[in-house]
Amino acid sequence: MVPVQTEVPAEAPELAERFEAVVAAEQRIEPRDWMPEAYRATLIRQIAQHAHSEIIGMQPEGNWLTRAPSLRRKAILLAKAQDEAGHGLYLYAAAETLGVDRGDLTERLISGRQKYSSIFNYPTLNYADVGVIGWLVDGAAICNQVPLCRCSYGPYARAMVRICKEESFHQRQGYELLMTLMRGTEAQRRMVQDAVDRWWWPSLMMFGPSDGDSPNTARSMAWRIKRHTNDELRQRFVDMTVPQAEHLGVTLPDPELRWNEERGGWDFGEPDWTELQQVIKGNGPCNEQRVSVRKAAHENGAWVREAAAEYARKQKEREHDV
Ligand code: FAQ
Repeated sequence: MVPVQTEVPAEAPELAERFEAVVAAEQRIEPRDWMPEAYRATLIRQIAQHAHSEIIGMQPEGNWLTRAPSLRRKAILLAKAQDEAGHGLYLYAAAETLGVDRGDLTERLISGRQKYSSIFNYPTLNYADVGVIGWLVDGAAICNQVPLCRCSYGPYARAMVRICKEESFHQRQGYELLMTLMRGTEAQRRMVQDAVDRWWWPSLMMFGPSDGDSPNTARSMAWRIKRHTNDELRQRFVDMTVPQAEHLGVTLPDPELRWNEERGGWDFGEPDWTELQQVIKGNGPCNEQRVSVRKAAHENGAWVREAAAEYARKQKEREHDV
């Protein structure tokens, strides 16, 4: 484990200067480099929250694995859920390079001390939700995460490259599923519209509070952890998604949505920030269920962790004997 730096070393001025210079030159800070404690803490917070989101994010769709409408859809959904598990693991590994332990991070998640994305606290009511999660939720994730490939912290930036490639497949599969449903019956088209109506606003909330209410953005931008503000990315997502909605033939549930010629972007309504705060606080429709499922999975997996630790101990003992 990398020891957490608790005090500024005597040679700090040079090290701090080097840190600033590396960040300013768009190079990467690596695990053994000196970094300000607050930079380390910010990264641990964001990467852990991101990892937890990937792992908890398997639940809403996992719910549909046994009820997929065809073998093809089931294979696609299985591959997607497995990708999310992989993303969680790369991200926990990236967090560990900062001196934390993944077991501790999991404890902090299941005891409610660390957050995960608000979006995964909404229920998936039918198979159109699987398509809409791919289209909107993975679409929002891509918008937010592509800039993170240029994050100043090397292990996080590198993890994001592969994650973004896989998220693009997820987005495409969702859109293709929805296109298929839209070519189907009237009832199937209604299912898609209903799912879009329920997921649109929560997807916009994934980008976080508006810039004026985002305590972390300014510092994260200065350190080049975040490359755009929450509102900039939300706008980018709306601009990207409106033409896709038109092509699909669905209506986005926002009466204020209109093209702004002057700005060259779409104006849109205000998300319900009270709802976002409630969901983040643990009062969303599925928070309790999500955390209790994660807790049960962690407890049921204790024997695997014990067996792996015992196996590693024996291997070490054998190496010692040779
Ligand atoms: N939900 O000052 P800011 C995915 C918290 S992965 C919950 O703006 P920041 C893949 C925030 O933590 C989705 N909490 O914070 C997938 C902070 O609390 P704290 C996850 C939220 O960090 C797809 C407080 O509010 N993606 O979808 C949310 O600068 C399909 C103040 O906010 C990432 O994690 C929220 N929506 O900006 C999987 C991407 N928004 O810790 C399965 C990386 C804010 O100070 C199926 N993360 N909070 O107590 C980020 O880019 C940033 O952390 C933001 C928040 C933009 C999420």
